[in-house]
Amino acid sequence: MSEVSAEKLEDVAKLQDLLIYTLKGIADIIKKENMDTKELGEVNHKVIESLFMTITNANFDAAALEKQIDELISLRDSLKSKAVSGDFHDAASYQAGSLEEKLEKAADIGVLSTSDEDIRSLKEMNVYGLKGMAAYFHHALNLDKDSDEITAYIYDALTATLDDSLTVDDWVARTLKTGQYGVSVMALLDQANTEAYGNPQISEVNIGVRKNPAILISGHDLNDLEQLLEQTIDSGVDVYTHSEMLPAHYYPAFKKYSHFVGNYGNSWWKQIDEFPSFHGPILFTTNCIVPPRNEEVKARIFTTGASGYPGCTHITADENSKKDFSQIIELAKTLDPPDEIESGTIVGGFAHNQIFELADKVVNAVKSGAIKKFFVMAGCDGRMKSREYYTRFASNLPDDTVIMTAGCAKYRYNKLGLGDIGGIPRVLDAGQCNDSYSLAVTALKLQEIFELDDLNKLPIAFNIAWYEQKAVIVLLALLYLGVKNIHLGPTLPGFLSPNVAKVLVENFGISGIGTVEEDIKLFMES
Ligand code: SF3
Repeated sequence: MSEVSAEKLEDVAKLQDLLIYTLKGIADIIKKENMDTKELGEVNHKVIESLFMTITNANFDAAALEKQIDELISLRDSLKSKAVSGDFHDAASYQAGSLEEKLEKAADIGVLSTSDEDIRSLKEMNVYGLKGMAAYFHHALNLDKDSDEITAYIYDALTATLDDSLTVDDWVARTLKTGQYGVSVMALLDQANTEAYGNPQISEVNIGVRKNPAILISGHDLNDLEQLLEQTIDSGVDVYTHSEMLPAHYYPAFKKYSHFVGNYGNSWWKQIDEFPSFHGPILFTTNCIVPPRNEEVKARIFTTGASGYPGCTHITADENSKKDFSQIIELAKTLDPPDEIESGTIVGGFAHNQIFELADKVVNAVKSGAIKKFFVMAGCDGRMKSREYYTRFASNLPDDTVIMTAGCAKYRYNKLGLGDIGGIPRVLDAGQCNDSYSLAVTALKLQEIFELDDLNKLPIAFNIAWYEQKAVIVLLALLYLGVKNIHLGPTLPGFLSPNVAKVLVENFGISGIGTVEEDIKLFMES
């Protein structure tokens, strides 16, 4: 396997920590100097991009992270040169030129990290949430949707992590506030995507292949996809989606491209088996990257945006945010078409607008008892065997239940052929993980239609799978919206200290998962 060595991976993790530390320093200067963040365009953009670069499986390139730290230190120092106060945190002052100095500094900040286990746990949960928030914000910014409020909150939350006077209660309150901005950022991205590409519609997506050479695009960034589709018109090269890019097929604007053929393969971790048989180039717009199986596959991988992999070509945007994908297209022309690994179609496109159009049908099905319960099964997929739980859970649900999904977790049950209830498919895919927002909007709409005073009185159960930081912001957003009794699996996040886990259980009814049979019984009875 063309793996990054364990030692290199450790360096990457340390550089990511140092990058976050540097961002905290920038936030410290901005806060103490009361700077107007609206005036800090470039700094804001780099801060958001940096948070995104530290998301799990997004960027394995130590050199790219080093360069980012250097740029951030220089932006930080230029901000500081305008400061009147001199009393800043070490994060706003440290210097580390060489790689060795950076790794040494990263080790230092690790040792100095918060000693109180519960505060550490809550801080970590909030920083994870900020990373997820930044990922979604970055996609919205790429479509020219900005928000001063979200930017200001990110700085505010970063400075909070440097404040040792905050108590556990302060951090619990802060966690809900992070969830509140999680809702804002997902709403902003929803607005950006739907204004640019229309509202997702019920769509059949081809999972087979054609005989042309092709490019596979993965990740979450729809603007990158649009640019690739435009540049491949009449090139003789087809474009397929992988993993989280599948929902792009639901948007009206992308249906006009006759060379946008379908979705190839499954969720992110299956890439290790699926990329060899695709044969063509692969473009990563975000996470999740798995170290490629061999040099042949690696030579076909390209990255852009916050993603990166050592030795793979990274495509950057010019000053007008345009990306030149010509080298990927030229490479595709020299390679074989993909081997077929599946055939047929799958159905998706059940974001809020489409569901609202079906509202009468859905409400009648609930009133008549044809639908007994909805199961929100959004989130992430992962390679662990324990995630087979979700396939078995979906297969064993009673026939009068409907799964509402978003994120790559769907691949555990979106090809099971679970049928429909009076024309309503039993698996309703809203889209990418950020489209969990759509699921929340749908739930709120149902609450309104059924005139309930509490969202939790709806016949909706939440059985969410988590993996990376975007699932954390989705979870915090749901908690902020008042959703209770969420089941989270396949295991509770490792960053939750026993006391923090207790707070989540007591205040929000959060729990883990048990066996499929027990859980279905529990959900159906509650
Ligand atoms: Fe999947 Fe990485 Fe989280 Fe966007 S692609 S949901 S894991």
